[in-house]
Amino acid sequence: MFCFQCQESANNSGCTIKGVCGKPETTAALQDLLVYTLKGIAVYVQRLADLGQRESAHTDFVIESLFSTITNANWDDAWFVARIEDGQYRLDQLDAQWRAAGAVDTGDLPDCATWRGDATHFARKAQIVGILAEPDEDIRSLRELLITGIKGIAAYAKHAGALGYRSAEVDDFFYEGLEATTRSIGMDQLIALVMKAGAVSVTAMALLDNANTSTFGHPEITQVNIGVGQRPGILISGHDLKDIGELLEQSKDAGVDIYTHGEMLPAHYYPAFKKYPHFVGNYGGAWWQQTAEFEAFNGPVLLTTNCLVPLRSQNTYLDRLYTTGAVGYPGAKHIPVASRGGAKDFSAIIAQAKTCAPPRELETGTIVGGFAHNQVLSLADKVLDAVNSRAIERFVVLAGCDGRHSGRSYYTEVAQKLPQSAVILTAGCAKFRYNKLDLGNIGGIPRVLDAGQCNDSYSLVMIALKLKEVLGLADINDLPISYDIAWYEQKAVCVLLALLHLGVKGIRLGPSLPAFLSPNVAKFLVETFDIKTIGTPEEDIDEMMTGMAA
Ligand code: SF4
Ligand code: SF3
Repeated sequence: MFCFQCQESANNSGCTIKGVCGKPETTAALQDLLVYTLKGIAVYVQRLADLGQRESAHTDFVIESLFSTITNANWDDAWFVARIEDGQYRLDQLDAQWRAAGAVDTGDLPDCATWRGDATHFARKAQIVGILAEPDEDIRSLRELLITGIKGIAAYAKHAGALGYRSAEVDDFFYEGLEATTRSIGMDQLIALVMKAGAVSVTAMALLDNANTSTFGHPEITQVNIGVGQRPGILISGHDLKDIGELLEQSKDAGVDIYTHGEMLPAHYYPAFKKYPHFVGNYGGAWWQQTAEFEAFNGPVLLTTNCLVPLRSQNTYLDRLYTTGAVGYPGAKHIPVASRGGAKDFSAIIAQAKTCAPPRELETGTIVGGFAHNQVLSLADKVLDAVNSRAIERFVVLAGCDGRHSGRSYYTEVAQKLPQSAVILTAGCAKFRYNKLDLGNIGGIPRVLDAGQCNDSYSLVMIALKLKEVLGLADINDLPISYDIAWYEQKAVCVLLALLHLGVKGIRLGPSLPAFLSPNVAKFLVETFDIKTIGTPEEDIDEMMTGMAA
């Protein structure tokens, strides 16, 4: 196997025997072959487009398949086998459709479009179609940067699509980007596509923001309880707000409580969910702490998206682990989509919860969040006064992913050591490194403003653009904002590309640069966008506070 798509990649080079994340070689191979199959689908869709036919019947399949290959999303080999088989069926359909549409040169199709095989051939085929099939390290790097960004876009498009929000620009880019990786195109063209991925990432995040806020209202400042109640509970994690909405509604009279974990914490900020008295709080910290926390929770746990990590033992909570959407785990119960657009059926989870003990208390108290763009802009006058009086000297965007890497204590230290005149803007699970610290406030404005999930980094961009407007600045880089972004999985790459597209320069990216950046591609990003690695908290704070890095 060879996989280098996340920040945990072995020796920051690539996992070759087994993923540091726990991904077995069999699963890695099936994921490679699934992506290869999706590239074949993209080839046909692009060729149909050349003949004037816009084909979109496979887009949901492509999006969910890409999502399932994101780090810590799906561990179920049977899922990937079924997806590859389904993909081959779609390839046959597309081939017939393309020929009927008047295909001219039917002999020049790439192998990803023409290869067919049954499951007994998948492992061997995967060995020759993986990432290392491309010998040139710079081309390989740019292709994988593109695919990594596309996987992140797929995740956000999936959530928006679930709420009925689609964008032709986003949908079409999956095919454009995937197909481009099947051809011999040069660095310049690949760089242009990577930059386009940044533009599409902005569209996808704006689409999801609109979907979430139109459906569930604008996030509001909210105190979230981190203790536990006396009743049995259901713990829901991941990023899918539609799923939590349906779970809350179906469980409201069941005598059980609903708790969030990890990236589902920001669900508490949405008005639509505040009406449920049994939506009682958040349990635990970031995804990588889940094995101990899910064990302690005692009740059923539902994963709606990444991050799901392998269980320490089959005997712990496998019998109360549920997955849905693109998530899967062997032995866990999977809640399928409802037929004809209805709500998913969460009755099995609710029934099991009633038989369970209440959660074991991990901590007590509250945390505050809900500072998405609408809420922050309603405080604009207060924020501007603080900026003008220099009570706020700098905003530091400490957003992105959390993870197990020991170097991530850097982010806690930065949060603790930043001067009192700095406000932290955050989104994503990176916040769990410091969101339970008492960092105080500036004239009533908390020093940590949590906008929400990783996709809500879009809110931080909206806030930055508004500040630029009211401060009358010409360039986003003239703002008193520094970016110190933590990445782990592929959605963070989508967010990074979005920021680059918006012209943000001087972003710090840590705790390590992606292994899929070749020296030349890393050099390009450093020279073009002034991307930086992290140093010591003290040095970086000094640079950020003096504006040297902004
Ligand atoms: Fe390694 Fe990350 Fe790939 Fe897992 S997802 S195999 S840790 S690079
Ligand atoms: Fe976290 Fe997995 Fe990326 Fe949504 S839950 S930010 S790592």
